[in-house]
Amino acid sequence: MLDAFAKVVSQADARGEYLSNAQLDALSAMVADGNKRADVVNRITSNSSAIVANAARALFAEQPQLIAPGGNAYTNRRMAACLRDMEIILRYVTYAIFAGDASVLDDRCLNGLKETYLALGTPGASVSVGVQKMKDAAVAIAGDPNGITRGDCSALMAEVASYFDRAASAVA
Ligand code: PEB
Repeated sequence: MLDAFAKVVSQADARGEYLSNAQLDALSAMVADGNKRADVVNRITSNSSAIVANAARALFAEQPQLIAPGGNAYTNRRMAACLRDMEIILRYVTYAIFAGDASVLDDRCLNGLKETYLALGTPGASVSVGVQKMKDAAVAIAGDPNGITRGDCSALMAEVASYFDRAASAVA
């Protein structure tokens, strides 16, 4: 598991080079915007239950076969597993946002997940839709300019979206 700092150190070491000015500038910018990053993680974390529940509800409204008898989220056990999976994915996305690097999400959550769903007979494409719905809600909540010092958060929001996209495409 790497964060943005460990990632550039590891890349530089692989080439036997000092950190470049571009790398130092990028890391300095990340530090300068650190409070925004912490705020984003805090907002998503404190709204996680609503993000998961609303995304699942919207997914089941679009794909009612999932909750019909025989569906992949039918019976309380499967429904619980489904909500849990979405919660796990959201949790790892928040770690990636905090670290500024996707490796924790890749290594501990997404690696092999598609194969797991194939083996279980769980539709990965539906999980992917659920993740996209969590993305929309999380970006709306994290990017809400009300009640906070206003600033440019476009780069950070794009980064946040990219971790959700990464999870969605890993299981599709
Ligand atoms: C991944 N999900 C399930 C299982 C595992 C995961 C390993 C099998 C074991 C179990 O049932 O608990 N676990 C999960 C994960 C990590 C992990 C992400 C990462 C570290 O360790 N069903 C649907 C929806 C979707 C869904 C499309 C969006 O209809 C999910 C939610 N996952 C789902 C279901 C099961 C499951 C298991 C229903 C149970 C499958 C079954 O037993 O039939």
